[in-house]
Amino acid sequence: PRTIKIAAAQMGPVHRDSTRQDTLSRMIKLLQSASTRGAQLVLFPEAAFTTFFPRHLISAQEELDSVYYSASQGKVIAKYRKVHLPGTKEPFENPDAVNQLEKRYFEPGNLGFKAFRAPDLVLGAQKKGAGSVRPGKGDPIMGMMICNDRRWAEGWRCYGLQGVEVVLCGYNTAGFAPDLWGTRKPMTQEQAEEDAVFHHKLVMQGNSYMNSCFSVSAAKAGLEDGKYDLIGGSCITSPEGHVVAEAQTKDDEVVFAEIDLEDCRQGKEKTFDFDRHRRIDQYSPISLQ
Ligand code: CDT
Repeated sequence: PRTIKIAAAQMGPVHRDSTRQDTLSRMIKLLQSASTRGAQLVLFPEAAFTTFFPRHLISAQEELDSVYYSASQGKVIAKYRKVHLPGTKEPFENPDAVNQLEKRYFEPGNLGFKAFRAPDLVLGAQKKGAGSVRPGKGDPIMGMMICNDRRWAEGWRCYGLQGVEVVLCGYNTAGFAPDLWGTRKPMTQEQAEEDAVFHHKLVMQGNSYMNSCFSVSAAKAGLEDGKYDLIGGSCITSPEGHVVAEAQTKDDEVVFAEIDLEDCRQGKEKTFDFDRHRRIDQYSPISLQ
């Protein structure tokens, strides 16, 4: 077996006026509690250090600058930038709408979906050279996504083609944002949130299955800024598409699992053996390889 212990550190709300110190203390507590259970890798949500600020039209440069956080200790082994930016550049006309101004504050990520090997997690893993991303006895092959990226099959397949074994995705997903996602039939807030959680799990489970990999997703959840609801649903899914662990609350919570990366082999070597079964000649609108 190639066993690793992994965790999603789901976070309850972080408010616009929460202090960085408070938020960091919560994160450290989550990290410690995951570590007590033996977690070797802990995933935090998108925008973990702040409220989900793209819902606000912020013009004060000082506040905009304050959302940045850069790691100053330790070693960065891989970097990822969110590729798919949802929402709009300008606020919706409806003054009650929940905005998602990511196209205002960010440029789309330009680093692609580059899988990487996470060192020193698997006991006795053979060291493979950089750039060698064949699954097997080596260090785990991982890929990162941020929130909206998880809804796009293309990113998952880019990772799948590199033999990914674990996809990590932090997210902030509104429980109710009809102006953002459109409404063909009226839904209560409760139904809309149920649907949003359903779609979240659907993409994590479906894409894990189709790319024969585990996935870990970590939400920022609950009512932020006293008004804006974010879904929970942080989970760990298996290469067969099953949820193996999931959050029970919409607050700070560690979702933990011990997984065997060898479980990825069944799909990679049988149903989804890409070399044998993919028909790239038929995929020309989306594929160059
Ligand atoms: N943060 C983020 O990317 N949220 C988006 C909202 C899109 S609305 C369907 C998400 O995909 O969850």
